[in-house]
Amino acid sequence: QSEDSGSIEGEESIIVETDFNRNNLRFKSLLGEGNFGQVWKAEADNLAGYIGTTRIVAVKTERVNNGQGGLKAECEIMRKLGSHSNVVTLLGACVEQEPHMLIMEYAMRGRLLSLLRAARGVLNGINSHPPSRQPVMPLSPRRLTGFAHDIARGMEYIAEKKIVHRDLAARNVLLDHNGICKICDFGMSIDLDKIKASQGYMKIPRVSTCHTKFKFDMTARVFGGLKNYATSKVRNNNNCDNNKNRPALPIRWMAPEALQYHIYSVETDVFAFGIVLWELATLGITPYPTLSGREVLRGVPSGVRPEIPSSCRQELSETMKECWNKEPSQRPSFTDVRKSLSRALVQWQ
Ligand code: ACK
Repeated sequence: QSEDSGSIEGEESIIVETDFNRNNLRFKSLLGEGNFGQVWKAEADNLAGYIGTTRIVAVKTERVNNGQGGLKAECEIMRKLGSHSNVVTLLGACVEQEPHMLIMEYAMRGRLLSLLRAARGVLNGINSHPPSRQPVMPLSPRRLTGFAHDIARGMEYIAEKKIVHRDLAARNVLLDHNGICKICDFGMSIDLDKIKASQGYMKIPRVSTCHTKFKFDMTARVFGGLKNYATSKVRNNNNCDNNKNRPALPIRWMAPEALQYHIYSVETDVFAFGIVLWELATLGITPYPTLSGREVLRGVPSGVRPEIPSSCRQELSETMKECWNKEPSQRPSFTDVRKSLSRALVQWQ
């Protein structure tokens, strides 16, 4: 394990201080930025009750007046999630005073999407994305299935905690120093327990990547009797790209009921997981590459799905199809998916 890894392996519970002393942070390099703000690699002293220690961390800073739900809501979701080896752990936060910051576990190898594209040699052009921080490495089918298993395991945990991620995609999965996948970016996530506690209504954070055309209605409603669903209205259904060439709403990862009726649930995350499997199988192609956002928006509710490459292994293609069932209740659970991927990995040995 490298000294620089920022690993939290072995820790069971994390004390998250929400008023962490920002003088204990030393910003080292900018990892990336978006509409939400920036992500920095930094050193943090005396974090999570460990007096006298310094740790490499990732710090997410909020752009003031970015018109979005804010890091405070994301902080609450991440605090609820606590620590799991397939989820990026929140180690501390500065959310009592502005500007807000989230101090997270540092995942040394960066985004899964960049790694996939680097393996394909696509670092420029229409599918371009900032290059991976790691040298290009060949990705065997077993390795890709291992990534899928890690993500399913993380999502199983997130679903158990009654959190709906709402922006699951390869761009929101990071890799640590051991090549383990960790789910990140909870800027769009909702806590189903809070929906119940507030008798059916809650604020939904705006899309973390929202640019201009998409605006979320800030209220969500639980459908009569169905406790594990939340709805949120999209006022403008264009596929709008922001200046980073990323869709403002993750239309290409969205389930038919989310596109049509703005219903979000663990099952809409399962649908998105099926799209992540497709991203793995295609080494990071943007889903529905020949369709415009508007065509995806209309097509998916009438049955259009990504074309599965013929080279795709059967266990992955079968799982994708199951995750893309039009009927949410017919989709597998994350536990089902994790178990079937785990069986596939065992057979490989
Ligand atoms: O591919 P990357 O280097 O990995 O570029 C993006 C960038 O910040 C903007 O999101 C990186 N990033 C985000 N969160 C973390 C984290 N917890 N650890 C390491 N890098 C991160 C991401």
